[in-house]
Amino acid sequence: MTDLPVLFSFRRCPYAMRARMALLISETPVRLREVVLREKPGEMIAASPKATVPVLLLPDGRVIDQSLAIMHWALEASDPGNWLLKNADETALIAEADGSFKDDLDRYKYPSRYENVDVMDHRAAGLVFLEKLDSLIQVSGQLMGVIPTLADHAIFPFVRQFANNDRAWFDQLPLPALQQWLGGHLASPLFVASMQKYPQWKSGDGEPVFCLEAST
Ligand SMILES: N[C@@H](CCC(=O)N[C@@H](CS)C(=O)NCC(=O)O)C(=O)O
Repeated sequence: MTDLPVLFSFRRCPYAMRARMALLISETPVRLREVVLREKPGEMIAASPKATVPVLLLPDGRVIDQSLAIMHWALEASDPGNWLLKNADETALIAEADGSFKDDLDRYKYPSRYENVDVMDHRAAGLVFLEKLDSLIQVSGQLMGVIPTLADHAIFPFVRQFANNDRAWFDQLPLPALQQWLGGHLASPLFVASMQKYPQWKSGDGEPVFCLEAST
């Protein structure tokens, strides 16, 4: 078990959440190094100077430091949940979530980090994307059909963050399909397993093996 990939992760990071869920569902065990963002380990920065989580170090020395790339790497090796549709609509929806919706989420959640930000404008712009998700979910329960795929798992951690910024406001929105979809993913055994708590990793510490069996 010495040659497992190593994952630098941060429990509350939505990018790391989606990478962890893909690693779990694909049954790809990794050694998990829980990062505190204000004290990033030198080993992580040396591997990926852009210094964002998640970062996956492969036993052959390759480094994958984008969450979507980690999801694809894991699922291309093993995709028991049939998450990979490889369909252009799905790719475009994820790009929209990671692009304009994430920009609105950051300005809604952390307005003091930006200049001349109107929080309500960004909440309203984010709501337009939520309405789009709701209309997709209304068709058959998940974003791309009956079963949850890459899109659902790549996007819901960010909807979770948006919702939690003002839960009372989110809960009164007339978007029952979206609310039910989010609630279902938050309660899913996969998400619950992906949110297991680990102590901060420091250089020289051992690393817990992160896989479904270990977290149940
Ligand atoms: N495009 C990257 C973004 C990752 C990212 O921005 N992660 C945040 C945490 S949620 C981070 O590490 N930020 C660096 C910091 O706050 O110092 C990915 O998909 O992996």
